Amino acid sequence: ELSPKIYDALNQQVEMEAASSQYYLAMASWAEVQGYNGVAQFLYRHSDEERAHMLKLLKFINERGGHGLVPALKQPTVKFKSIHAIFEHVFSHELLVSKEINNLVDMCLSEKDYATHNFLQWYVTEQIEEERLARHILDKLKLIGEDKGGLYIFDRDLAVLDSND
Ligand code: OFO
Repeated sequence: ELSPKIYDALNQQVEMEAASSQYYLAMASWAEVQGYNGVAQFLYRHSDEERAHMLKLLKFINERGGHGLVPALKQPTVKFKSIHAIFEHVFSHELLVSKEINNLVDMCLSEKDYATHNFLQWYVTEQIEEERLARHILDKLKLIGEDKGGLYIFDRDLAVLDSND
């Protein structure tokens, strides 16, 4: 059984993951329109991953006797200054998500909900990976700076870069 507090917090996390999926989708669409097809592919894939994160939470809530609620979503930012701006945004967003996950884990301990605590370890691991990936991409972009050729190669590389790189 989920306590009302954990139940609400998990549904809030459903909303956060759904919003993340929308953010990435908006970034993907912008990148595609600008001609950065590799970056767009990467971001479309990431948007799908966020949806999977959302679904996993929703199903867990249902399995535990709650009701996973599909949230209403606000329109995310749809226009960006540059590819650099996009990935700065990605990095700070993932830091925020990690913070939320940590808060949830903390709440599970104080509520003595060890089943949810255990379930959330998957997200803890996932966030390590998400932060690492975003940092890795930002480092690359710092090296590239405003170099057009570098950005061209970066775009090409991102088409095949996945979460395990
Ligand atoms: Fe769901 O991990 Fe990114 O936001």
